[in-house]
Parts: sequence; C-alpha cells; structure tokens
Amino acid sequence: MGLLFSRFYSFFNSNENVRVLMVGLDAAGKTTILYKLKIGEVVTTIPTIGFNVETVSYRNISFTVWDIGGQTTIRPLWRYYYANTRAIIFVVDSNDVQRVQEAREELEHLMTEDELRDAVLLVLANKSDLPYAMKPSDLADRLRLSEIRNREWYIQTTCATTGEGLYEGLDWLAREMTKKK
Ligand code: G3D
Ligand code: MG
Repeated sequence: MGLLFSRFYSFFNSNENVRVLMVGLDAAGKTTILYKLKIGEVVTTIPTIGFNVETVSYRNISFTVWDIGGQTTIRPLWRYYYANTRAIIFVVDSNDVQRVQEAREELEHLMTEDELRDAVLLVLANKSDLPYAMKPSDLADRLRLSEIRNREWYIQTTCATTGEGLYEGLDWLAREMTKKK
C-alpha cells in the first residue's frame, strides 16, 4: 500500500464499506492517479453494458473509476455503482479549456443524483504542470463550484504523473468524510 493511501486509510477504522467514486472526462488523468495511489491491483471490468470500470480496494475502502461524458444511453447504469459512495473525486484536465464546459455539465449532472447527495466533492485540477493550465480559481469559476449547495467541496491542484497535490487532496477528503460520520 502506498504512502499517499495509507494516511488516507488511517482515518477510517470502521468496517463499514466506503466507496470513493473517481470520475471525469477521458484523458483527465484518472487512471494515472489510481496507479499512483498504489493501493493494490487495479481491476478493469467491462460490463456488457459498455463502459469500462476500474476498481481497486483496500479492506473496506474501494475506489471506483470511469470516464464520463458523451454516451447518454449508458448514464442510467452508473447508478449501480453509487451505493455507499461517500466521496466523489472529479478529475479535470486543467489544460483543456475546450472541454471544461463539457466537464461542468457532467459535474452538474452528478450533483443532482439523489444517491450521491451525501457525498463530499473533491475536484482535482490535474495536469497543473502543463504551461497553459488554468489556475484553480479560474477552473472553479468555469465549473461554477460556488453554486454548489448543501455539499462540502474543495479544489486541489494536482500533477498525477508526479503525484503532486494528491496527498493534500486525499487529506481533505479523509477529514471531511470522517466529520460526516
Ligand atoms: P483517464 O484515465 O482520465 O482517461 P489517463 O486519463 O490517466 O489515462 O491519462 C491520460 C494522459 O494524460 C496520459 O498520457 C497521462 O500520462 C497523462 N497525464 C495524466 N496526468 C497528468 C498530469 O498531471 N500531467 C501531465 N503532463 N500529463 C498527465 P498518455 O500519453 O499515456 O496518453
Ligand atoms: Mg482511464
């Protein structure tokens, strides 16, 4: 188990199953983050319904990851993965100005999902190492994070390839999740 994750895990000692949902448009950096956390074996399943789901678990905590965007027909099926979700990690490519609006629409959609209403939200402004990366405040504006109601949220700048910022992000998440118990 990696250092990043062990600190996160240390916040939890119950046997309650906890799911962390990590989503974002394709190429945002989710798979890279998943491997960087070094939790264990990442299992990819491709349900017949047609979207890739990556999962990795350590004891009672599991990370469930998929690409969002586009395909509205499969959207209702995401719900099967919402059970026990305590946290949403929304990963954004901060270098991709073209698709930030699409990311916002997807995020807004997730925020209206009834089964996710109690989940805290961590937004990762990823690829911050790239020269044209938007500043987190700019990204927060474009994602309209200030309009989020009844939910704790936080935006953290990250570089998934080096791991920078992941520790801080997970730390915030762990603190918020345990507060809510
Ligand atoms: P996804 O799982 O969200 O679809 P991936 O995204 O993790 O597959 O990442 C997509 C590409 O972006 C990968 O490059 C990956 O190395 C790169 N990437 C992820 N995070 C960062 C980052 O913080 N900075 C930079 N510069 N690149 C990043 P490839 O070339 O393998 O497609
Ligand atoms: Mg991926």
